[in-house]
Amino acid sequence: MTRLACLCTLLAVAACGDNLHPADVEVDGAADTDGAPSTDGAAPADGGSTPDGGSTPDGPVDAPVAVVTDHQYVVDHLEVPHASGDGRRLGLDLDGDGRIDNKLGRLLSGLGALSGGAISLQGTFDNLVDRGGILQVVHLRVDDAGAGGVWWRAGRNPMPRPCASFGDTVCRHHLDGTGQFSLAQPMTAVPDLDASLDGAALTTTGSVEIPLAITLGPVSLPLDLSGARVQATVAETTLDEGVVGGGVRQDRLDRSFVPVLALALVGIVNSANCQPSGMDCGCPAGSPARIILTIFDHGPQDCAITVDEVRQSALFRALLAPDLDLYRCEPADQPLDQCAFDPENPDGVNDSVSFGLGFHAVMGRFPAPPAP
Ligand SMILES: [Ca+2]
Ligand SMILES: [Ca+2]
Repeated sequence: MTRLACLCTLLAVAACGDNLHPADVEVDGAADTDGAPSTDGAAPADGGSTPDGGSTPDGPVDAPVAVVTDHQYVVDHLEVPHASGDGRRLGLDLDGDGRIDNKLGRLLSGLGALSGGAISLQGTFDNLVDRGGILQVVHLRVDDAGAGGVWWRAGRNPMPRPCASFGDTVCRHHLDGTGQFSLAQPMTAVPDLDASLDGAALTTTGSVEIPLAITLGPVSLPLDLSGARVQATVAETTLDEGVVGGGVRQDRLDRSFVPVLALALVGIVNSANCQPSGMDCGCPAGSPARIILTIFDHGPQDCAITVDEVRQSALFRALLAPDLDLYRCEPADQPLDQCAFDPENPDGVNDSVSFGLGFHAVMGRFPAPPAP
């Protein structure tokens, strides 16, 4: 039933492309904070009176000095959408239309459910985070009014080392709350994202490119998130219930992610007890292999699928059609890697596929941005 429902969802999304599919309409979308019409003038929007009774007269005479605090974290867990509903739960509204954007997440959730968990990137992500293959650090700076910024960087040179020895199967030593790191790119004076802290709830506006690559065997997948945003709950020493979302540029997706996904589908068929011919290729009824063959085995129909067959299929192309417009290409046929990243002034042609995932972070130390 769940597999069938999942298949229906996949087919429905494909049939509708990325426009106006009911499943995309978020009923309970967590209030999205972007679309702020007024570019922030640093002054707190409405209730900006200082909470500690510091009556703010009109002159600059004894205007209260904002107390700024810095918090540093390292991501110790990334949650990849893999089950039904994860696409929504782990997504953000990236284009400000009030609907969650997580097309790749929805696809991964659908494939996870469809394959009974056989297709999941979670283990890969866990492995990489545990061993420092994915190393992301987050600097949060907020004043006592809750306004500030977020810097998100790739970390380097973790100390202590992630694994104590070759025989260490757990690793994660750099994620014990005392880890120290250097940065792949230095901190700038201006934060990557404007941040707003309401109680413990952190939201951001603006957008940044978050470098993220995962390695699957010999293949490295660039999953850099363009136009990324972040939300999380800020606790004493952790960032909880974090969600980071952005767009994966189409050319990056096509080059690396698509073949790997296709390979995973082929692997499911190859490892199933199907036959080279006959009714339903002899696959057990309702098995992932049978469902996958039904969808993809068409050219030629021979009870087997190839990576190219999957890649070329209309369904796969529709499922991964870009839904975000983040780059401006001039002229229009300019290769994407030469186009300008300009989400505020794009060219009207979608170029990236939305992707959101969950994260959790613990304390870490690394070079801070310049003092304000
Ligand atoms: Ca949206
Ligand atoms: Ca574009």
